[in-house]
Amino acid sequence: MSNSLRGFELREVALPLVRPFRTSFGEERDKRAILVRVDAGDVSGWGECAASPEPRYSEEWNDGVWLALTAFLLPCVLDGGPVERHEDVGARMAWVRGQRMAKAAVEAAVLDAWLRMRERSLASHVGAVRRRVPCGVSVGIAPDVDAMLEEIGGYLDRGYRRVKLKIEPGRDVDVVRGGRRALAATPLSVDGDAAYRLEDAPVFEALDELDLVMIEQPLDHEDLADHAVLQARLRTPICLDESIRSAADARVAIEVGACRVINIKPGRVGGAVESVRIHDVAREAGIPVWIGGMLETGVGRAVNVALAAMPGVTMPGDTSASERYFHEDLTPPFVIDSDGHMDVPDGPGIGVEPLPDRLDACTVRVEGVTL
Ligand code: OSB
Ligand code: MG
Repeated sequence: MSNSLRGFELREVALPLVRPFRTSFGEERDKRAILVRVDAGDVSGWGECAASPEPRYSEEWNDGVWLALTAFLLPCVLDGGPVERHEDVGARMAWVRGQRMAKAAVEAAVLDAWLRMRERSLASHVGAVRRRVPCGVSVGIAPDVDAMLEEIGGYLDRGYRRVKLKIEPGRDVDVVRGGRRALAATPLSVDGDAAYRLEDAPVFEALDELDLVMIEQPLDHEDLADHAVLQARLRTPICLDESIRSAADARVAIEVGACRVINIKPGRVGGAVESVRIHDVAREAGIPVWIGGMLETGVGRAVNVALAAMPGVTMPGDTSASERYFHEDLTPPFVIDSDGHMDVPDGPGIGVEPLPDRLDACTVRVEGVTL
């Protein structure tokens, strides 16, 4: 057994989505993601980057990630020699400011390899307390209310335990009212994707009457102060997504009252290790967390589902089944049971690997990085 890193391979993959995913910041028809493979000793590890082709959700985007990885992150990780402690990876990349999605993909790949060498699952590594997790589903902005209701109906038949509707200015209160009626007892939330301003408070006061489990990221990602003002006016908990990039951000947001729930996405915060820190900060403060998603393939989904098994994750996440996104995933598909739960992978590392033929069929570019 050896912890020495032999090299990395980057791949960009393209997978058609079963339906376009539209939010206030744009529409995706294909999932395009960068995968990182590390070869270490006699195992390989895989990580998926959460970035998209354009820097709309955050500052990062695929071509920028590719460059950050090849120019800075991968060379300095390789340069550091054998990985004795998995924390070494984060430490080697710490001098690079930001680039959290890129770093998260490297950390995931190295952690996967490191855990495979030790025959340990990521779930047990992050302190998982459950073998299956309840799943929610995030519904993109539909062309019209009938299309939305039809889509939601399909998810209810599948057993999803919470539905999240994307909203945007001008397409919110009425649509959500329609969704609320259709859902009956299933918990409902909305996600504003940072598209509103405090002047739009009347929209949220109207939504406050609709018995939502939370309102996700209504205001600008930089604006914790206004989130605190809005939260004070609402009974419905505000959940922050884009605004929380680190455990330090989570502490401030909780202290100023900017949110009562946090959506943790490992890509957004720089990896699984920082995700655990945010989980711990929130748990200490009595703030529920759940695991979000970025339409990941099975490689990234495996990390999300492992994190969803942590004890402080007390709400269903956006960890939906592979078929909700793709006709065919890169890995064997993640499925949900009739009661809306998904099994947490318990094999070594992230517990899944891309299927070689499927991976080759989806790959649009490849680059190797060695010392
Ligand atoms: O705001 O949570 C979000 C997808 C892309 C960018 C931002 C978000 C989302 C989702 C999808 O809501 C969640 C999923 O992976 O199913
Ligand atoms: Mg969101």
